[in-house]
Amino acid sequence: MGKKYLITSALPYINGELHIGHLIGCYLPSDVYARFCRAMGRDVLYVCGADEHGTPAIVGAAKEHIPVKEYTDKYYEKHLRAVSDFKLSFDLYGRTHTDLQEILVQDLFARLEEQGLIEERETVQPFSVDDNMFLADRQIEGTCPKCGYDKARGDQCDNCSATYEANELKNPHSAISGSTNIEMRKTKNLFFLASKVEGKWKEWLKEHAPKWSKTASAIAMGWANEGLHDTSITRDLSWGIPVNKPGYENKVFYVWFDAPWGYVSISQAANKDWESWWKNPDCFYAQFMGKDNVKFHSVFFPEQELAMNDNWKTVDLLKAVNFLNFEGGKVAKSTGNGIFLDEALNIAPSDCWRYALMSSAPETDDTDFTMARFADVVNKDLNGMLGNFVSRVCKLSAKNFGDIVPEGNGIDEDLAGRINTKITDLTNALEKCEFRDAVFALRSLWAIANEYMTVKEPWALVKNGDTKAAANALNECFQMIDLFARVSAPFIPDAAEKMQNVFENKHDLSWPTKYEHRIETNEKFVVPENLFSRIELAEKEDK
Ligand code: B3M
Ligand code: ZN
Repeated sequence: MGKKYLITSALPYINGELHIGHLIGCYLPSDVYARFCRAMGRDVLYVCGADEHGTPAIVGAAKEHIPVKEYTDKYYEKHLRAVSDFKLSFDLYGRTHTDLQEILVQDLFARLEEQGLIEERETVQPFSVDDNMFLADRQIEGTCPKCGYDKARGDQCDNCSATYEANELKNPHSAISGSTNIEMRKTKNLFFLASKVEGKWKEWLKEHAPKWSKTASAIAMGWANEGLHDTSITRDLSWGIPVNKPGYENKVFYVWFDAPWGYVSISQAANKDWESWWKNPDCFYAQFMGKDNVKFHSVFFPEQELAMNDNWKTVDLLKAVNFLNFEGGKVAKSTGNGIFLDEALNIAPSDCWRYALMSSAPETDDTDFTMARFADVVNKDLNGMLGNFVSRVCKLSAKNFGDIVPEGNGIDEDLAGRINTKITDLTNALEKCEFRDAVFALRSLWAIANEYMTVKEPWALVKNGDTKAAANALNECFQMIDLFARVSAPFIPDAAEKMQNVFENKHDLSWPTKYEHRIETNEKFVVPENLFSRIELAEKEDK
């Protein structure tokens, strides 16, 4: 087995409906990268799962009038459905409300306490008189103390990404009842003394952040100037990981204290050798997420990992993407704007979403996704370039030479040279997780094949009686179909499988270092069903 690669993508909160923003924000980039790494022969452990804790689940369950556990079970099923529908190749799609997670997080807490990094402090927390409870994080809403956004949550602002303590929020009201009858009451919470590991963390960040994606390292370096603040890691809630300390029976750990460790507990559930990734300095660790999660992965999680002093593997490549808007607005079930994953497959098969979303991945800026662009990409690239090429080659060959690959006379060196340049571009882009560049290189390969067909005109050669030249050209085209199965697989696994199944001998989909002829003359093939179909959008009524 090759070098160890640990790949994680942010654990989406269990609440609410999954939409295409989740696909591009956390699931797809990591899946493309994991598939690429496996094809390279690397020893990959790739995990994700549902983040079940925190107030989102509590608020969601209250809205549906069901117990939190029933609520999380219901939504976890929806997550699993999306994972299988969109061919996400996690070793395990786990969840965080598990015994493994509880044991792990309580052990880690004990470890921090042992090192003198935990302190009890009395704080003043918002208490909702009408709900008769303390309000934590998303149970409270108000105006952001930093930017003035009026729908800010208790722990983080969706507008400016600032994080703060709930008592700093202005004009607070309860997200559960809407009540503004909020009092500030005293309570005790445990703090992680992050300030004590500031030096270690800064050293670490200076070495690591420059190697991350631009968006991620810019955000992370911004925090380096701020220094590390001691953070409260417990909450007055009944749902979460119980705090293993006398006097804290009615409290749980703060969701961001346990969530990143979900990567570890899900790894434990996925693979008994989990330590050979998580405690291995030679392992390469890549993390994927939306930009709003960068702070927690560049500050909060590594500062804890470093504080433990137990050789926890920290992130080597942090890939963050910006936000994906839809038709000019924010994706939200409440306004009906967006494509939700339970209905996306009624519009087009999963490969189409995978490719179109990756081709407009919001790597440099927030990006607007439109149905018009979606249809255009599917029709031009997938159907027009790749699908038509495969279908034309197979049909023309079957008609003139039967169901065996016609005879060729060796590799076309000029063609191979051009293809190899693009394979190199594609490989380099995938190594760096520059996905738009990768899609561009992939599409260029398909373009080269189409151009080859246009120039060689095998149908004309047949017509003019130049059977040998026609056979040779078609043979070359079959070799390219084999290549396309390999290099397209990380993006469009279903189409790749169909291309692989064109040939009677199932050739492996290992990652190619260069263009080669693997298909034997006279090897049997079948004409596949169309790889893609065109997407016709209904005309807009207001035209
Ligand atoms: N659940 C935030 C989110 O879904 C959070 C990510 C956890 S990653 C460890 O945006
Ligand atoms: Zn703000």
